[in-house]
Amino acid sequence: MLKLYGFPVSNYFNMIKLALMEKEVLYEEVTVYPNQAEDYLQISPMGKVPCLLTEQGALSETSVILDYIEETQAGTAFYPEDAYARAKVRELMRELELYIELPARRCYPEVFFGGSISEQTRTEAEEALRKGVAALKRTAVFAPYIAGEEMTYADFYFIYSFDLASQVAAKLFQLDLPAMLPGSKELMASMAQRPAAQKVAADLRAGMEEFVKLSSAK
Ligand SMILES: N[C@@H](CCC(=O)N[C@@H](CS)C(=O)NCC(=O)O)C(=O)O
Repeated sequence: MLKLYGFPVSNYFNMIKLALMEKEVLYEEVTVYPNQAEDYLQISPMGKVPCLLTEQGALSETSVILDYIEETQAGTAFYPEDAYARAKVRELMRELELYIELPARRCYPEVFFGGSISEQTRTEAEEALRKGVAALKRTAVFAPYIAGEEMTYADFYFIYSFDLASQVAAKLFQLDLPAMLPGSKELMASMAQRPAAQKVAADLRAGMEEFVKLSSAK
């Protein structure tokens, strides 16, 4: 059986978890936090989560894991058949990761962990997020899903990246990212209604206390 390593507050972990649940794949969850222990580095070379253990060995990097799941597991397809449409889904996933998730992530220490970031980081992150949302506005379709009429892996990236980035932008830059991306609020709300997403959200709430304890112990 597939084993998914990570913890329920991790947004990347939750992208994979939602995909597995939506496909109704049987899998086991192993709670692990990012770490540099030699045995964990053997399966996740950067010590990050998520990591997926398969019968043949381990895989890391969320988009790679999602591709593997799509190619090996039954259930609803979350990539289109058509090569161009599939590439557009991957383009959205990449945009969400590089231009929304990563700039917002630079601000997590100040927004979520009680730390502070430098003025330079703040300036760079705001500029990057503004550009990222403008790019997404050109690529995203919202009809009603981010890539069109069918739910795809880009929607899983969207719900777990855009929400946190919106919190960062609201708190640090007084920017309303959902208002800057028409269609995004509706998609976020409808994705959040899905039973699998509700289970992910409930596990996140349940895992928050331990995560906060561990983060403040550092
Ligand atoms: N590029 C990685 C990013 C994963 C990632 O950054 N995960 C976070 C937890 S949400 C992590 O492990 N952070 C610890 C670190 O960056 O060392 C992926 O796509 O899976």
